[in-house]
Amino acid sequence: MLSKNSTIQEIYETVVGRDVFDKILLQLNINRKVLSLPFIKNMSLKTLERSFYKIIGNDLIDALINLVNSEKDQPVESIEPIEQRWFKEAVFYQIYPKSFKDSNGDGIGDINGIISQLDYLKELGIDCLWLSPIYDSPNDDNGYDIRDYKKIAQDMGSMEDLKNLIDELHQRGMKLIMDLVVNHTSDEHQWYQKALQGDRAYQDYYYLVDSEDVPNNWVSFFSGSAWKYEPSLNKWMLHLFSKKQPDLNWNNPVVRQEVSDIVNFYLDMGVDGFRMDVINYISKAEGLPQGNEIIGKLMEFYGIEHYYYGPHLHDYLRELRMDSFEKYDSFSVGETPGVGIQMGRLLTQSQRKELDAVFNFDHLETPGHTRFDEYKYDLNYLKQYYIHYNKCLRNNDWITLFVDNHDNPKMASKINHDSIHYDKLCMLLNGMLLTLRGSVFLYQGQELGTRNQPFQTIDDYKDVESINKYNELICNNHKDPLSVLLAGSRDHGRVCMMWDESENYGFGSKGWFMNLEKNPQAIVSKQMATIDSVYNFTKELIALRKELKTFVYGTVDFVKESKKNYFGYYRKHNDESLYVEMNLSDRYLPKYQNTKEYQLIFSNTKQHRKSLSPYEFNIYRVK
Ligand code: ISL
Ligand code: CA
Repeated sequence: MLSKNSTIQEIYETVVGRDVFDKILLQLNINRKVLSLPFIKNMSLKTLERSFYKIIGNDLIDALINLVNSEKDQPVESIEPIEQRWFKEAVFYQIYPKSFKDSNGDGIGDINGIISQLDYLKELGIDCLWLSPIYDSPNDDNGYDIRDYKKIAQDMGSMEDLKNLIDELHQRGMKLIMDLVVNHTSDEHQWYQKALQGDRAYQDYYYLVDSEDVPNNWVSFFSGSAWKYEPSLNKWMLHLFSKKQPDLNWNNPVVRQEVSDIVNFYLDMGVDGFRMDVINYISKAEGLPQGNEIIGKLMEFYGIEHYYYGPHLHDYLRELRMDSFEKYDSFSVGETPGVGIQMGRLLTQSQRKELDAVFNFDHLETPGHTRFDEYKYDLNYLKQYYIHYNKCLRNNDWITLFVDNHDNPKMASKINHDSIHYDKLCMLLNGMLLTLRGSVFLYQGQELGTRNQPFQTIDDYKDVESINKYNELICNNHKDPLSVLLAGSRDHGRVCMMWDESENYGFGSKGWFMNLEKNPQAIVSKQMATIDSVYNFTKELIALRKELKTFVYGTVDFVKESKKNYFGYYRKHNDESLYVEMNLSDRYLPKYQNTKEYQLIFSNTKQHRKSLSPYEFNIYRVK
C-alpha cells in the first residue's frame, strides 16, 4: 500500500500512478523526463504536498493515493509469440450511419444505403465495419441516447435490414461490430419511464438520489452540472452526458444482466462484436464523492477521478465477457477516454479476458491543448506518442490505431488545413496507421482526404455538445465563441459523405447535414478515377498490408528517433524486413537513414530525390 511517505518514483512505478502522472504532465505540457531527476523522483508525496500546498491544496494527494491503491494488479510482461486473431489483421471502417449513404431519398443515411456500398468498401479492402448507433433513439445525442436496444431506428431501416446487412457482409467475407452504449440510456427508455412512474425496481437501474441540494460537483461532458432534478420523484438524476442520458447503475446486478442480454441478442444474430461507448465510466466510486478541485480544473471535468477507472470496472467487464463475448469468436473494443497506457494494458491483456482492445485518446491533441483550442498540431508529437506507446507493449498487448472518428475534427486539418500538400499529408497519416502494429480504424471519408468544414454561424451546427458549448461561452461573455466551435466541433466528422457530383454530393436536397466543403477533390467518384488519389493510395496500401503479414505481427523498431520531422521504423517478421520512412513536415528533409540498398515497394511520391519531399511516405523491402 502506498502512502504519503511514498516517493514520486514509487508512485510512478504503479500502473495508475504512471498513467496519472503522464496525463498531468501532458496536460501541463511538461516533459516526462523531469520525473527522472533525482531531486524529483526521491521526493515524498508529503514533501510534494507541503511544497506546493498553495497550488494543490490538501486533498489532491489523497485522491491520487486512493486511486493508486485501488489497483492491485500489474500487466504481465509476456514474451510468448503474438496470438493470431482475426481482429488483429482486420482493417476496420467506422460508419456514421446517418451521414454515410441514403437509400430512400429522405436525406438520412440508412442500413440499405450501407448495403448498397458494400462493394465499394470491399474493393477498398475493408474487413470489418463499426456502425455508430442505429437503434431507436430520440436523437438528443444522435443515437448515443438509446430508447430501445432491440429496435432499429425508423430512419435507419428495420431489424430485417440489419439481418440482411450481416448476411451481405458475411457473404463478402466481411464482419460487423455495433456500438454498445450502456453507460447510460435515453430518458425515453422504458426503464427510465418506469422509474419516473415510481417503480422502485427501475429506479435502482439509475442513479436517482435523495438530496436537499445537488448531490455533488460533478459536471456533464456536455456543459453544466451532471445532475438533473426530477420534480416528480423529488430526486436527482446523474447524467455524465446530456440531460436526456441518465447513467445506468452497474452496481445493480439486474442492470448487468440486461446488458449481457442485449449483447447476446446481437451476437446470436451474427454480429461479430462491439465497440463499447465510454465503457470505463460504468463503475462509480462508492457514495459518489465530491470531485477534486484541482483535477476538475486540470481535466476540465469535475468528478472524473471517481468514475473513469472505478472500483469494479475490471469485475464488471470480466463478468460481461464471460456471459456473452467469450462464447463467440467476437471482438470487443472499449472507448476509454482518460485511460492511459498502463491502465489500458490491464483492460486488454489477452489472458485477463476483459476487453480485446481500447481506444486511447492521448494523441488527439498535442501537450497542453484541448480539442476546442485553435492551434496547429505538430506531427512530431504523434511520432513520439507511437514510439512511447510501442515501447510499453508486449506480445500479449494489443492496441487500436486511428486518428479520426465522429467525435473529432479531422486530424489532417488540425495539422495543415490549407496546405497544397494536403492530400499527401492524408496519405501519410493513412500510411502510418496501416504500417504500425495494431488494429487499424479508418473513419468514413478518411480514404478520400476529407477536411474540416467552413462552418460560419451557430445554425451551421447540429451537435448537442457544440450547441451547449456555444450557450455556455455566450453566458461567460466569450469574445469569439464561433471560433472555438470551429476548432473543436464534433460536427466536422458528422457531415454527409461526398459520393458524386450530383446534388449535395449524392444526399439530395433533403440531406440532414450538408457538406459545406467546396473542395471537389474529396469526392468518391473523383478519387476512384484519379490514379494518385488518397483513395487509391489507401486501397493499394491496404492490399499490401493484407499480403505482408509483417505489418500485423512483425516487431516494430524505431530509428533516428530524435531527428525532428523524420519518422522511420523497421517491421520484421520471420525472414521479412520492411522499412517505413516519412517526412512529417511540409518542407524538404534529409533522408537520415541510408536506404540505398533497399528496394522501394510503396510510396506517395512519384519523383524521388536525394531528400524527402513534403509529407513523403515510403516503404522499402530490406534485401
Ligand atoms: O466529446 C467529448 C466530450 O467533450 C468526448 O469526451 C466524448 O463525449 C467521449 O469521448 C465519449 O464519447 C462517446 O459517448 C458520448 C457520445 O456523445 C459520443 O459520440 C461517443 O463517442 C455519449 O454517449
Ligand atoms: Ca434514408
